[in-house]
Amino acid sequence: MVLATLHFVRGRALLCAAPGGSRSYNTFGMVPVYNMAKLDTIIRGGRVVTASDTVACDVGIRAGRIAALGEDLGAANEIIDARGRLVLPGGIDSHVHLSQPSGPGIVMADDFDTGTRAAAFGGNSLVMPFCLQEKGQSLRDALKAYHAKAEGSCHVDVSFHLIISDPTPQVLGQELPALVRDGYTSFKVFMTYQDLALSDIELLEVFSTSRDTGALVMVHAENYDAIRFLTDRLERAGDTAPRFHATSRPIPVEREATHRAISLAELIDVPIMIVHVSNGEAMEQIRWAQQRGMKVFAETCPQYLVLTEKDLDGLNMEGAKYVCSPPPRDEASQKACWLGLETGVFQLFSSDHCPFRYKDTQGKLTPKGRTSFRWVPNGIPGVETRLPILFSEGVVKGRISLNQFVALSATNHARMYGLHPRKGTIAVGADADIAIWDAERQVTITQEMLHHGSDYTPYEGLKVTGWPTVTMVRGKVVTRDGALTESRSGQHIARERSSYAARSLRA
Ligand code: DUC
Ligand code: ZN
Ligand code: ZN
Repeated sequence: MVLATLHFVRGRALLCAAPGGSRSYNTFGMVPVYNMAKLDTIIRGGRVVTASDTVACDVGIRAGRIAALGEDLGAANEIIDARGRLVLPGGIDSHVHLSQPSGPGIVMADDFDTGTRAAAFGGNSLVMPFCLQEKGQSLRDALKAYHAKAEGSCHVDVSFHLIISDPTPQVLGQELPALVRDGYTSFKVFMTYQDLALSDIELLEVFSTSRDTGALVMVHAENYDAIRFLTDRLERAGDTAPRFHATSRPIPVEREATHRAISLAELIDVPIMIVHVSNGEAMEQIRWAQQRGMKVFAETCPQYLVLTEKDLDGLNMEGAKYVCSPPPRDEASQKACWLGLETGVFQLFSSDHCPFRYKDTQGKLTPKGRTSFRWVPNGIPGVETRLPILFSEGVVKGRISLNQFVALSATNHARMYGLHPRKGTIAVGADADIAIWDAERQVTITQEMLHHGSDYTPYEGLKVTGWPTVTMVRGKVVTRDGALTESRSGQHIARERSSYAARSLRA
């Protein structure tokens, strides 16, 4: 009997047939597959979880890809014992900031080396940092400089988004379309921050380019003028401590901008991604749009699930450790964000890792930051703790299923940003990007155990259950039991256009 099956991955059909070879099964455990060549690695005895299935089977890896799923896969150069463990797609964190220019005198705490190292220890196989276009800069120049920083430094794979701060006709008409064709298929725009905020007409121009090119626009939705107004008023009243950062950008500031971004996207008829949603009122705008049939996608982050505005109350400058935008809110907002994850309003759970050192005059304790929260660098570290927090608070506490965990932490990111089916799942033909998890391990998060470049974690003391023990990138074990085992073999991955963001056929 000839047993063979075709797998279509990356548009190529993979014929896996080899009478007399080991027997295995495709992703769904249904079709037997035979294969002759020796495998490089077998992950044996684990429970394999994808966004849709949970199957007890072994994973065979050859030449950096998953070659077989099944039992009795035969011999391999290396056997990884995964008995009692979960075998998951390596996490994809589609929202991280590494080596990003952060204003005069401010230096981000992670470069590609430390940031991707922390990502690997946190169970991630790929992260997506932002290449920032500074005002007046060409996107090509910004990318060239950013690639130079990443080259030879990455422990996991990376794939860049662009930040558009200067949407000139040249940038939108010439540069962006060419870059989308080159695999930079997503870009972020800001509705706040000096030197970054785009006006409504500029947003419309960017959205229009996104519609023309099929790229996905990510939107930071906060109302810049409202924040400036509130900040000026707070400063005049002498309310300059870090906790007033949250007062200066309350929920209506985010809700209004979210609604405006959705309305502008509706005018252009283009899908958008609202990033780092922090509360139920902004989420309601998104759900409203989704229920009207719009392709409005959304992301939330750990800080909106386990931190609150009260964390900014620390003595002296301690609150600066929690300054990020949008700010953490209250318990009702946390509940709303959980509901968004549970019910599919949010497709993505990302870290928004944006690390600064605390005890550092180039970080949170910049001299100007002591004069007002206005100058405290915005952002907190989180790439290493994102997955354990979602696993523990989500799966272990029964809020989401294991399959939802995989979707929210890996598969949806790959689909949303044009990396699927190469990345984000466990399937024959996909890259062997895998994280093995000890679902029972109890860990108290502390700064000492982490590998990022920051000197603190906002999650200090948080107890979690479940931790990744092995992270693999394209078949290479990068971290194992708390040790780095492979050095800097991460690559930049060019992407297809998002399948989620395909243009509607309307009009
Ligand atoms: N927006 C982000 O996406 N990250 C950090 C700071 C910010 O405002
Ligand atoms: Zn942002
Ligand atoms: Zn961010």
